[in-house]
Amino acid sequence: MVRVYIGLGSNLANPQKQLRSAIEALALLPDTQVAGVSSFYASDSLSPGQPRYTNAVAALDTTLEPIALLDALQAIEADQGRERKERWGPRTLDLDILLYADRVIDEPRLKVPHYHMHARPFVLYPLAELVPEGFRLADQRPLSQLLADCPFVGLERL
Ligand code: ROI
Repeated sequence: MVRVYIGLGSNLANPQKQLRSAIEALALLPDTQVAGVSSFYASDSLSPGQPRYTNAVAALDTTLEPIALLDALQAIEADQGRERKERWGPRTLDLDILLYADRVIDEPRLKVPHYHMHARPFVLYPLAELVPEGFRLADQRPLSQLLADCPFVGLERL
């Protein structure tokens, strides 16, 4: 079993409900347990002109390999009506593998630690609720340092 952190986001079709359904779907994955779920946070979209997002982070314990897990997450996104039209467009559900144990993965379909997580308060603050004291990312950056460099601005804890 390895510990994996998943970022969840939604800005369409009742985002809180989308996140709750996604967490139920994660709990049903084979060889996987949901070890924790953060609070939900609302924030404005980083791309202007979209509805506000609701974000959270879930901790999973799983034996699924990274690409198998990615396939499973994309199946959950598709189930919940995700349509991939524009790259940064609004979405019913976005599931990202943020961290996979302490592995650094650089494959065409999957980069871990997730490329954009280091400066995004809507990822870092929910993640911080779930990790132990002194936690470092797979690339050795201390989460405490990332948080210090990423103020809790524009985030609303729901
Ligand atoms: N903005 C917020 N607040 N939360 C997200 O999950 C999110 N996801 C995205 C873009 C459009 C970059 N903006 C976001 O993909």
